[in-house]
Amino acid sequence: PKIAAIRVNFDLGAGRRGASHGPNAIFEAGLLPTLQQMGYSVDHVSDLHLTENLPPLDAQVDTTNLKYFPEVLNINTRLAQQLSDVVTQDYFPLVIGGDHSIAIGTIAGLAGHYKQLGVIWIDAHSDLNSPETSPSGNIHGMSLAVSLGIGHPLLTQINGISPKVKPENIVLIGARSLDEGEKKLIRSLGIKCYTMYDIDRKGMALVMQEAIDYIKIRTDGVHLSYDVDSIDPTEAPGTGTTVKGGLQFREAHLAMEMLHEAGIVTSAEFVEVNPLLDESNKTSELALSLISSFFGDQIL
Ligand code: DIR
Ligand code: MN
Ligand code: MN
Ligand code: MN
Repeated sequence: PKIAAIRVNFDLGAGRRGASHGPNAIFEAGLLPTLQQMGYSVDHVSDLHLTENLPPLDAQVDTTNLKYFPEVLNINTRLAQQLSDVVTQDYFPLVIGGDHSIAIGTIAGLAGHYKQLGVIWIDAHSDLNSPETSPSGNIHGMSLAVSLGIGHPLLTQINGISPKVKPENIVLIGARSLDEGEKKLIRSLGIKCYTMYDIDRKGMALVMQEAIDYIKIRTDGVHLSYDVDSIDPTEAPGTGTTVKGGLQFREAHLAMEMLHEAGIVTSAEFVEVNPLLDESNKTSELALSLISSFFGDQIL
């Protein structure tokens, strides 16, 4: 199996700086040797940085409550193209962020390759805001909405196809901080959502089994979008928007181990590691160990 590792050194979709250094930190923790020791070839490694001297936006474009809109549009347009190219070349795309706004480009690049793209979104948040509902204007809180075709037309139109994903092909896992507009959207679109309450009630094993069974029967490809703020801040302090009451270390690993066993995931991204906020690389190392579990590393 061959993996394309795409490093997206970008943080302007988040409310604070630093997630742009996530790829470096996760690579420094040993990503490439770890994957190679597990038998994967990683012969495509690429870096996306923001283009200097962005072409000016048309003065008519309304960017109300969309912070760093031209930058987010630029990085995601280029990411979408790269993603689509590596899928065409039969790589398994592994995107390392970067803040979660880059899911816009990842999912845009995948969309043309699947009729029924599934998305497993593991996050403390749902990233289902629009410029109208967002309390922050930070686009990392809008990326899943954009993929559903909700948001600024220049973002929803990246790669032409919109929506990229249907509400019934999405599963949210780990949610515990949802804005009012996001709750309304989850309910009105009937998006499958396993909150921390559900994980407490059912246990992670049952939640993951249900999520896998649900998404497996209706999709022809599944993208894993993993926001490390899904994990409890005691284990993952190095991220921009920590929320108490998150996934425990083993719950996070079990999710990855079960996804590996299920064999349904066709692309993955790990985002929101912020080394500037980390405690002696704990969060980068956790991200690396989760990636290892996801690719099949086992305890025994
Ligand atoms: C919040 C925070 N819902 C917002 N979102 C975050 O700004 O839209 N997403 N942190 O990962
Ligand atoms: Mn850099
Ligand atoms: Mn997120
Ligand atoms: Mn989040």
